Amino acid sequence: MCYNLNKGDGSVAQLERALASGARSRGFKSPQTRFTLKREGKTVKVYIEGCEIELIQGDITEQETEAIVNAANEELIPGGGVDGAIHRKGGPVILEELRAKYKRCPTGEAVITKGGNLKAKHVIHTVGPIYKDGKSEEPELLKKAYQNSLKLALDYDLNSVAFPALSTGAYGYPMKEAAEIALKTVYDFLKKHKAPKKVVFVLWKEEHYQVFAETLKSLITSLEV
Ligand code: AR6
Repeated sequence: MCYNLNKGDGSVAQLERALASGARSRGFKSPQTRFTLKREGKTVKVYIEGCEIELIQGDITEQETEAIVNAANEELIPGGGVDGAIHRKGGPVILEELRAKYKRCPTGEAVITKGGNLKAKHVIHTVGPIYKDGKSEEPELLKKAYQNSLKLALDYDLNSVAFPALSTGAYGYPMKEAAEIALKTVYDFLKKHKAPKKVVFVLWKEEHYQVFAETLKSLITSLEV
């Protein structure tokens, strides 16, 4: 059964109502790809070329993916937000490895360490841009941060990676614009490389999750024929 997501009020609530009312999964065909969109509990999942993008609301430090991505700074000095939470829960071995292997990490680049006491075996540390006006290369740099994190995951043969909404906290990137870049970049990467098999976005607050879910829906709708 195929539903047209262009109908109705277009909200996430409408999408989720439709999904909850028996349509547990649906398929779309487009010239470029075929994918399904599923909702299970509070999770939204999209399947692309045998890979999965999943949106959840929660704490990234609790994720059991093979890697979690840290929203770090160029100096790789533990800060607040995701960074602080990862270092606190992962323990001092993460900082020791950072100090031993890397001097710094320029914005848009990524480095990798072990996960210490985290459930994830690895932490990919990337640096998103500090938002100024949206015209100072922030979109390109945010895209690079996601791409370079995913490339590292491929280099290390990691099948599952969890991202926070990079740059949307202390670095001030507007959530909607950040979500568009994050989802499109991951979508394009999975389509091209067919790996990693699972990418999870872990959104800290309900409103962040809603913005990501709406943006994902728009992305899917724009690809629907
Ligand atoms: N799990 C998932 N998401 C979270 C969590 C968590 N445990 N905690 C916060 N968020 P931020 P940035 C959300 O500030 O903007 C640090 O000091 C948060 O609500 O962690 O890239 C670094 O050292 C927001 O939506 O990262 C850098 O100096 C998103 O994660 C600087 O902050 C990112 O917020 C990096 O700033």
